[in-house]
Amino acid sequence: MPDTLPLRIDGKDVPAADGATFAVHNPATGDHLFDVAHANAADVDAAVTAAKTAFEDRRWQGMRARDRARVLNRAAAELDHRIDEFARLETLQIGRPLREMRAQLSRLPEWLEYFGAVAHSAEGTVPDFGEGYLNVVHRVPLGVAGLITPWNHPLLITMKKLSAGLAAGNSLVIKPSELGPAVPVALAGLLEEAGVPAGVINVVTGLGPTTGRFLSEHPGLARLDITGGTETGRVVAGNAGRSLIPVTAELGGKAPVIVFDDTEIEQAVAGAMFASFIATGQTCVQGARLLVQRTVYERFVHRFVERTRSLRLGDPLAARTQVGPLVSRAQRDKTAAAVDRAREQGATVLCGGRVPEGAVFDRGWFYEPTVVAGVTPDHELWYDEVFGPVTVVVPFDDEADATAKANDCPFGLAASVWTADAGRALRVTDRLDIGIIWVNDHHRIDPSSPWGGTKDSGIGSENGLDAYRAYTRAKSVIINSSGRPFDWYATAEDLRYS
Ligand code: TXE
Repeated sequence: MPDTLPLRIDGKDVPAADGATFAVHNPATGDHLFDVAHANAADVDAAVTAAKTAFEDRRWQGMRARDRARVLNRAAAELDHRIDEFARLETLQIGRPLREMRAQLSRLPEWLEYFGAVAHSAEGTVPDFGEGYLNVVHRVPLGVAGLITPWNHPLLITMKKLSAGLAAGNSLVIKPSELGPAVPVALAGLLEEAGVPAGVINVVTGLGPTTGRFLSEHPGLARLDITGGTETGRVVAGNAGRSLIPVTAELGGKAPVIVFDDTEIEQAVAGAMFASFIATGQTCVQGARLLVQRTVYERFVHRFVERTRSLRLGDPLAARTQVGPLVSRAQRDKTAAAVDRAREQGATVLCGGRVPEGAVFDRGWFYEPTVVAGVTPDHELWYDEVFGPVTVVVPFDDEADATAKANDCPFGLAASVWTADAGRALRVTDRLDIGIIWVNDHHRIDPSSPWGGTKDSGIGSENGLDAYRAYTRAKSVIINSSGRPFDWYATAEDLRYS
């Protein structure tokens, strides 16, 4: 790891043109980890130009899909060897417990394998254009895609976007989060070693309002793919819209966890804890609203609070730690402010709701896992995304009440439904205006399974065939195979334009 992490432009490690850098700190200890090049407008322009040149000379899009797939499979095998190294680096930067980071990263080679297979098996279509014509519709890559990624899963989210975009033959400019840039930069090097030609993947590190903005405003892009907060998504989509650039945006969430009284309580509690507290609650699909049927509400809440109190906070590198710090002071303060505001508005904090005490917590951005009751639609905590280890518990009466409460939210990213009744599960999932719904589970993800939300949760989806298709466009070639002579102006009558 160099003292200053460079930009990656046209296959070379380079500093920012003006030499600017910013620092990355360990959120568990406050220690300075390393400095990172801060790309300015000229650097972003150089990256887009390199990507455009690589696209136009067809060094990657011109390869047969099976050969691109072979390169992605080689990269998957190499990534597999480096999981421990990357997991440790992610934990140092974002504070997520090492046991969680290892579990997450060990799945990532699957994305390269899946999208390689999709590219290899993708086919065009031949619509029925009519007698005397052959219409061949190819799916072709778009050009240069800009990827803007967040800190909460730095490598997973980069991988989701990168694997689809690369497999389809695009060139990329990646702007990773300023809080967790190291692994996306290392990934670009790994892919080049596996055979992705120089210039196809470029990485510009920097802050959102500078580097991120320059990228989202760049007219050389053919597509923008962002994961971040909803307000950032609106700004970035607006910038892209001015250049008529299509956008995929995976934004905020406030996932309901709906527990019916036919569920075994211990399993429902374990599922709700998994939903609410992994990644210290910093995931867009976090179980932030536990909707529990009134008949089992008291029992559920008692057990949920008891188990939440027993979670082990601490050093994220330690094997026994279950909950790490928040990623930054800003994120910790935002979490504390949301809980304080709920208290002021009359809600009851059942556990947590404070910064933990003790030497291990003194220098990091820790906050206790928190359960809040008595939250109503009049409270900000009902609607606002906290992005921290905070969840609310709310009773409901029946299926109609549960779905109404679940849908009463500006976000529509994810939900889970816990019930032993298959018919009920189907009725409830039908009525939820939500993009990803688990039944008797939460958080599960697969490269083949679409991932995206409704309403303020964004536009389009990652993963699966839809994501691959969104990195391509139709090119329609219409061939007149009739052999009939044709002269539009020679015939005065019986013109038929079809
Ligand atoms: O994310 P940002 P932040 C939510 C969550 C969190 C809030 C703020 O609620 O509390 O967003 O987090 C880049 N033009 N999520 O500030 O700002 C930025 O540099 C172009 C939900 O960390 O949205 C980073 O690379 N780019 C979420 C990326 O956008 C800009 C994940 C995301 O940063 C930009 C993260 C600009 N003007 C936060 N401003 C999820 N859905 O998982 C920022 N960026």
